[in-house]
Amino acid sequence: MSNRRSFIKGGVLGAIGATIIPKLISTKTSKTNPNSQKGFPMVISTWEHGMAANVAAMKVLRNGGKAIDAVENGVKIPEADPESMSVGLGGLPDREGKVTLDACIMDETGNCGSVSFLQHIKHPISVARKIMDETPHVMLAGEGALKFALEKGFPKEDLLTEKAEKRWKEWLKESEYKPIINVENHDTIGLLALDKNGDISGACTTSGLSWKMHGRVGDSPVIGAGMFVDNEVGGCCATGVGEAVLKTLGSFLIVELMRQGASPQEACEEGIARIVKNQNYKDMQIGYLAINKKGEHGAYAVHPWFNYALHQGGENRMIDAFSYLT
Ligand code: SD4
Repeated sequence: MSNRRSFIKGGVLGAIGATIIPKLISTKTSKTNPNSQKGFPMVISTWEHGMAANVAAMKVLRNGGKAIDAVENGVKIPEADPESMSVGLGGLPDREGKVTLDACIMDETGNCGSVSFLQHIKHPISVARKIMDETPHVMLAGEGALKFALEKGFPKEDLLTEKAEKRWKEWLKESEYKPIINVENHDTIGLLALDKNGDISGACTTSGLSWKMHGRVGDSPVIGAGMFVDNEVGGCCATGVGEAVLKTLGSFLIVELMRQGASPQEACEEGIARIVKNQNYKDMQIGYLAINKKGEHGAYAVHPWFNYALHQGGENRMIDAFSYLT
């Protein structure tokens, strides 16, 4: 069938006579990404603010640190930057003028932590890390997440900057909710790191879609949707309209496809294909980044304009992702 591609694994699987043939629906699948190299340590992250985040993450890795510490330190940079208007401090608010944050983090052992609908805390990623390290749970939400953060000594802050408040007041005039292709609405940071031991971790943090309903939670704090890591295989993170990612559990899907033999690029393209198949993709942007154990990466989006920062082989640079629509 022309719209199906198969990956037939040799090696151990061949020896035991098993054949894995996932039924892929992507018709555009490219085997590899031309910008992909091998090697680690490496860091990859979404959008322009990924450049500074990568530098902070790579600093940890160069000092021999672990991927989990690198990803947390990396994404804290845009969280603290009021100019990053979709993450942490300065994030655009919901339609009631409240800044509500979602974040998740996952390490090489499969441990993970997450916060959703958290207000007043600038570094939700560090709250997620504490949930991972110090509680028996994976996710805390809303009031409970805030209570936990305050108990752990995180300062309570007003995250709505003057600039974000002005944008919200302008939006209120029409109050039209259209989470469409709008670069400013799509700058969640998802960051994946591979440390010197070849271990992978990931982090994802966002203020979510601007002008969302109060209480809305997107894909970013949901392990397997906004981000997923399996240290045997690789990692993936997502940006864009979270509802589309949630409906397809995109990051988990992409890592599982890599487990079955797909390259990071093939897997990202298939992740987008699953969205395009059933959803009104013309009105929304979604982008995926994925890495495997060798440090190879893939990147794919529905629309053009998704870009990402790759820090590998001594160089940190921005790359434009390929996309389903051109
Ligand atoms: C969300 N996925 O809340 C996030 C938004 C996003 O870049 O990625 N912005 O749906």
